[in-house]
Amino acid sequence: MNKLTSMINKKSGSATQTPNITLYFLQTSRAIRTAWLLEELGLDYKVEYFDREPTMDTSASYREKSGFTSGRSPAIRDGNLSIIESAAIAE
Ligand SMILES: N[C@@H](CCC(=O)N[C@@H](CS)C(=O)NCC(=O)O)C(=O)O
Repeated sequence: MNKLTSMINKKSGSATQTPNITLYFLQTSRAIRTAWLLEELGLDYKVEYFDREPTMDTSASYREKSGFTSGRSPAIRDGNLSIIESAAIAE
């Protein structure tokens, strides 16, 4: 687990309660906007952190786990609902 994931997970609430929201945090992307929003709203969430490829492309792992084959970021999952785009997530 990297420092950012550890820092955000530490702030994300009780260890006994599993958050329903997952932020798929792509390195060097606007995912920080969504992390900021979730923090401001005080919502419980967990973070899965993904490095980019050396070419700066998104990894196959990010596309697979986020559920968005386009590789776009930010992406979250809330239960069965998966959303991309900062504005759509905020709404
Ligand atoms: N308007 C979108 C822009 C999102 C956007 O441009 N995301 C970039 C990363 S910051 C992206 O997904 N790039 C695809 C890639 O890097 O392969 C938003 O604010 O969510």
